[in-house]
Amino acid sequence: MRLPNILLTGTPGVGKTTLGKELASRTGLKYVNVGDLAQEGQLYDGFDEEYEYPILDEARVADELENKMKEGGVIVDYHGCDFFPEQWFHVVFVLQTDNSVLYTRLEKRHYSVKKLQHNVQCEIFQILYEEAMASYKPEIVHWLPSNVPEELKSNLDQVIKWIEEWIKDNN
Ligand code: DAT
Repeated sequence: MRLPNILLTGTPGVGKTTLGKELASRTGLKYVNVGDLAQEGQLYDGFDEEYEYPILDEARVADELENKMKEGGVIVDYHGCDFFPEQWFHVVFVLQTDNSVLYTRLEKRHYSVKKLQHNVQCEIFQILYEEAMASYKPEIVHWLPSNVPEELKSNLDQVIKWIEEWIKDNN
């Protein structure tokens, strides 16, 4: 059976991991957290001192994922999307969270003030949405509000419905 590949993207803290893991457990699709994958394989290419994060070796990450993506049925979670081959994904969901809600969530991660403000600004300027729209066909890019538990529930319903439709249309 053919299964779709799904990209969940958005600023850190918007809820990609929460949605991705729940989707995987409800649909049986595989969940890949690119941050974790990079950490496990040490797929890094330096460290950004200003915002305190390791810089991804994007080519090695893409190589590592290639075979899995060819098989299909993968949910990928990452706060970036312009370095994945465009043809990998059948749909892209960009999660979005209001600034004040995001600020509180990131405070709990004990980010430095500089890093915290940088991430909230990313969200205000919709950097990830712009990146997704520039990297994929706009018609496959959808945004999902992700502030409160009710929205998590409706996002789950919406994505599961999308997956079911895709499977029906492609098998
Ligand atoms: P990300 O993977 O995008 O960094 P996450 O899944 O770790 O984000 O979520 C960050 C925090 O926000 C975590 O404590 C769970 C919470 N959260 C996620 N989605 C939510 C929602 N729709 N409503 C309320 N809280 C949510």
